[in-house]
Amino acid sequence: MPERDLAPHPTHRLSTRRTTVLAVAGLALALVAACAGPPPGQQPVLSVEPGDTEGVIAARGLTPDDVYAAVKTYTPTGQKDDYVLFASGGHSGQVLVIGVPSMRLLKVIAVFTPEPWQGWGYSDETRAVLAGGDVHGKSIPWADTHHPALSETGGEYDGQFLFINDKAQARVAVIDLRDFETKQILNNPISTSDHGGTFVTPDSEWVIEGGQYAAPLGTRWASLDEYEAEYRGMVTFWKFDREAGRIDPDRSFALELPPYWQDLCDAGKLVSEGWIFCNSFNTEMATGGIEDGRPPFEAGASQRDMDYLHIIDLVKATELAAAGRTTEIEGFPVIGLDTAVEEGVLHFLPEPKSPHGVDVTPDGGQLVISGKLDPHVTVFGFEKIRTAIEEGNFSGTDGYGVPIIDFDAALVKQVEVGLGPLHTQFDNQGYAYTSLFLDSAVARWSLGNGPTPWSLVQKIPVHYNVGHIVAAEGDTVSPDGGYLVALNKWSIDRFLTVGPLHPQNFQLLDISGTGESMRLLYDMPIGLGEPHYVQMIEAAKLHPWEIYPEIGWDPGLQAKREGAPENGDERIERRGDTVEVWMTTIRSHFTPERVEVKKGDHVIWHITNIDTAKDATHGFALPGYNYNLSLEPGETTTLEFEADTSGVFSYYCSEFCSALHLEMTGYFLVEG
Ligand code: CUK
Ligand code: CUA
Repeated sequence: MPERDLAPHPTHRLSTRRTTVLAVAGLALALVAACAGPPPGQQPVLSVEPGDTEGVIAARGLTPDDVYAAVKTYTPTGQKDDYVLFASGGHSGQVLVIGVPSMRLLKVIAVFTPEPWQGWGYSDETRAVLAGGDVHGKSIPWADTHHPALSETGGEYDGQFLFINDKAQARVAVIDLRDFETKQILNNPISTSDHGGTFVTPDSEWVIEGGQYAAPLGTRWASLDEYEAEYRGMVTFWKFDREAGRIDPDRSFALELPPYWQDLCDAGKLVSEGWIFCNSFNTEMATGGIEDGRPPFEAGASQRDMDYLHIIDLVKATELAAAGRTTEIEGFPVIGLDTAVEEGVLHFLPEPKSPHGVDVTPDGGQLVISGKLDPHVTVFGFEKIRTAIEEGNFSGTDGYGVPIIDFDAALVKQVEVGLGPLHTQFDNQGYAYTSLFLDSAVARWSLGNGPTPWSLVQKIPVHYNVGHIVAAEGDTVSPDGGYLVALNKWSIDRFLTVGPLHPQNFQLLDISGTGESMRLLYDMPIGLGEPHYVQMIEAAKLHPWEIYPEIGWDPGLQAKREGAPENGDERIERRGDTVEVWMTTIRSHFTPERVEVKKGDHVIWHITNIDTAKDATHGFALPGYNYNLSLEPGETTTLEFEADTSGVFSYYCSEFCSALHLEMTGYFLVEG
């Protein structure tokens, strides 16, 4: 994220709605105080006759635009959304699932962070998934998630899986969209931070994780005085095994890069399939040290007018990795920078200025680069890049011997869009949309094959500090258009103040028309984390289960587990100091309802929810032993622990599953 603009933001359209909210609040206070009515000149909304639509519009001071936005987004009870956003939860380490156009929050998927309702981190199996993200043996129960990526088939979202990165610890996670649960967390063995991830190749064979802050690869100390020699950047290619629903670390590898700070990446598609593009900043290789009179990073890393877009031939890289042309760092295969240069895997292309976003157009033919300190977007042509590589049209090499493609040879166009361009999305009409951080606006501009080639069409203010934007199916080979969501940081004056830490603001825009017809439809406050990125998929592409397919289902295996307790299997067996429990849940009881052990016993406790109704999730809260399960219909799980605390513990169902839910309990007695 770039530096924040310190200039005060213009308060665009200090809304009548805000005034109305204040008026309503004022009215409420007045009513409480049993005083006289609303402020002078303002008609009290609550006094409007029920059913009097015109009266409500007048009382709330709604404009025709407001009414259009309301009817375009209002979703009556029972009606479902057309699109689904999968939003990074930012610092929450979670994923938010939001319907569009209603902007209703449908789910919060626990990923890197324990989450009690889903029992995430409160069962042995989910703890094991979280432990996949342990860093040097330390449990890290939070994350700074940035970029969710939906799995793709043929360049289209296929609705099967979702990946997301943790910038802070260089981790990636895999979520299965059959049950919206996290299945795998991996810690990058060679890097301590990431940013250019996750992004997928058009058939999701590779999940890409680009680095961010350079450091010696692996876990190794080196002095900052040896920055150029010892520090490195990286990009990791995680091999996704769709059948297994997991990344296969044994078939994954990384590419060593110069110690520039790699930023966002994108995968080529169609004509550019097999290529990966990552931009970078700090090609100055500033090492900070303001406290010693050196230039601070923000100045040191922004001196040059150009940094380097990294153009990576993934097909060649894969062949080198398969041929063993790698060295092992922390046991992980890494293609060395020398090998990459020698084999022509890596080329650079100058990109202006303080680059952030790189986005491949839907046809795969062009790359849109946004430099935070350049008011233009820069469009490169993929064929031009290839031709330049083939013809050796280079303007030189960098200090590590990487050939630098001639800027003009690759340039298609520069379009002036406004201040602080960050990220670009595409629609189905030939328009591109670029977020403008400093302008607090979204620019609609026309691609070369769009309605008004290479021209800025409209800038619409958003509130405020816009980072990423997302259009419907916006990263696919066939974007849908229609809706765009601006992900704004700190909503400032949009909502009631909830203290000095302000919510984020997702703003839904209508981009269904042409020309200057973009409109703002809806504001959705996000009261946790800073989401960074989101992807928007057509709802019809998602086919999640409503209950697990069979009784005794293990979500870790995504299969029925042999030996899971079913109806009639309930029992308790003791073998020496081991007590094994086979339990079922069905509304409204656990069977068995009494589990008695001795202090020091080893307890193995299997539980299956044998209910098959959609609204029959049961919780299993076991106080004193830090377990809290969410057992969806059909789900089975196993707890294994030492009964090290004596006492009487009431385990109970923590979901209000039936009229006799309070009776859904049992006693765990630990004698001793
Ligand atoms: S980043 Cu935060 S606004 Cu991590 Cu994609 Cu650009
Ligand atoms: Cu089961 Cu409450």
